[in-house]
Amino acid sequence: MVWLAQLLDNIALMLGHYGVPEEYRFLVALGLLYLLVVLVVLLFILLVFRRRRRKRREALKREAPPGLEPEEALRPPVPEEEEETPAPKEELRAEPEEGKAPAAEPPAEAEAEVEEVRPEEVAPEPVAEEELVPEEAPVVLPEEREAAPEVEGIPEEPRVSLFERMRQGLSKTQASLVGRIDTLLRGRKEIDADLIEDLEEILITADLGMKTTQDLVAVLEDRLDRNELADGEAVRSAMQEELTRRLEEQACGPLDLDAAKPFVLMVVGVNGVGKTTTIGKLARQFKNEGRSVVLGAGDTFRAAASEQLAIWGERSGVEVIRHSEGADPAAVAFDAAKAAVARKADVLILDTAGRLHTKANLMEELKKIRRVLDREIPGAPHETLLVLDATTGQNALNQAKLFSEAVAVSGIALTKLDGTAKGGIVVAISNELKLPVRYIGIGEGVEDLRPFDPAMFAAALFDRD
Ligand SMILES: Nc1nc2c(ncn2[C@@H]2O[C@H](COP(=O)(O)OP(=O)(O)O)[C@@H](O)[C@H]2O)c(=O)[nH]1
Ligand SMILES: [Mg+2]
Repeated sequence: MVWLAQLLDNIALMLGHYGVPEEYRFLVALGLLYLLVVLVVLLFILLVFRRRRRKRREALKREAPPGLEPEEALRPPVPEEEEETPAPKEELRAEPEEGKAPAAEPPAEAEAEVEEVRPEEVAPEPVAEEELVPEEAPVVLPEEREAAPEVEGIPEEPRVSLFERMRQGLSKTQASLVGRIDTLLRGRKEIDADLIEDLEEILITADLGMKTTQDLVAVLEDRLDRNELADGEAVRSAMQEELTRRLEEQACGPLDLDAAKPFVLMVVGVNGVGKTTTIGKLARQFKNEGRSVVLGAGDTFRAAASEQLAIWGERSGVEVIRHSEGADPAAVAFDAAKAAVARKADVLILDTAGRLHTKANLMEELKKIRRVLDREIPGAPHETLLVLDATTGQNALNQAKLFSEAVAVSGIALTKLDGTAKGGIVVAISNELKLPVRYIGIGEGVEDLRPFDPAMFAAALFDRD
């Protein structure tokens, strides 16, 4: 109490200096002190409120990623989210807040900053995200925004990740083909015949095959003669252009599953190339598109093969027609075709064996299956998809020739591109076999089996980050 009286005295004394009459000094001093106390209390309340709000936001942010109730969970933070992104800034500044009154100002500044910066950074985000991944947008949003301060191209994030996945899947081929081309071109002032010769070697090593390599070299030499290859950059883009063109020549887009009902897809290929896995992934994708699917476990040569298919079927909620080990695969094809018709299925996918005692046996068996399918569903199989393993390089070409002679292969699924530097085989298949690459496998995940897009494929190899 003594210090309060002293404080009042001091204030009164100060007021005296400003010419306040003596009889009013005490009253004015009391009034000023009262105002000061009110101000301190208000500041304290403000600080407590801000801290609680920040805690609540952090809790919401932690809950948001599972995205169980995106609308509910994200709604409250939306206006706050705009302040939330620079959370690091805010947090850094918020600490000293507890100390003294002046610290109360920086957060206000931070808010002002946020309000200035956020609208530009945030506004385009939802639009682009909704376009690309409409369902996931609300879930992704908080994470995206956390990353916002340093990344400029956020609107492209979902697209980039799809493309980026492709790039990652093709990284070994990228290094062995484009990486080496870049090293060769680096620092070269002049493009000459020697350089084209070095290029030839790179193309062969990356498994583009002799014929395709010679084709490409001839085109490059031609362009060099016409002075169209002034520098390394011109060589690089000529390569990308020529590879894309060759891939596009054979490309024929995704399967037209509406062309028949049931659309029958027969999958052939040697053991271990990824037939069953590819069928499992396709079944899941077709199912996700809303189509009804029936699978036929035509690889009766090994019990494990039909079990593997059954597991895929179970996971995707797709019916699998199986017989016991050693049963006649044509009988499986017959039953599967009957089941697909009876269930009014949209798609029937038939797995087949990849190894028999002799090649001739295998090919005869495949022909027999085709006949049975055609008898049960006229026109079937509508697609005979040959699965090739990219890691086998040129050997894949031989397999393709062998199968094409026996069954009318209509498309290729090239698997395991993620595990090989020999991805150039895609170009060889298109260019030499004149068969369309329908799908490529760039990993073990369901979505890693992709419809083949030549331009995207070439871009994934040639794009610089
Ligand atoms: N990394 C990778 N592995 C794959 C791909 N496709 C298939 N596989 C793997 O290849 C192996 C053999 O596949 P499988 O479907 O049993 O071959 P099948 O004998 O032709 O039926 C399995 O371990 C698959 O997971 C792919 O695109 N990338
Ligand atoms: Mg199999």
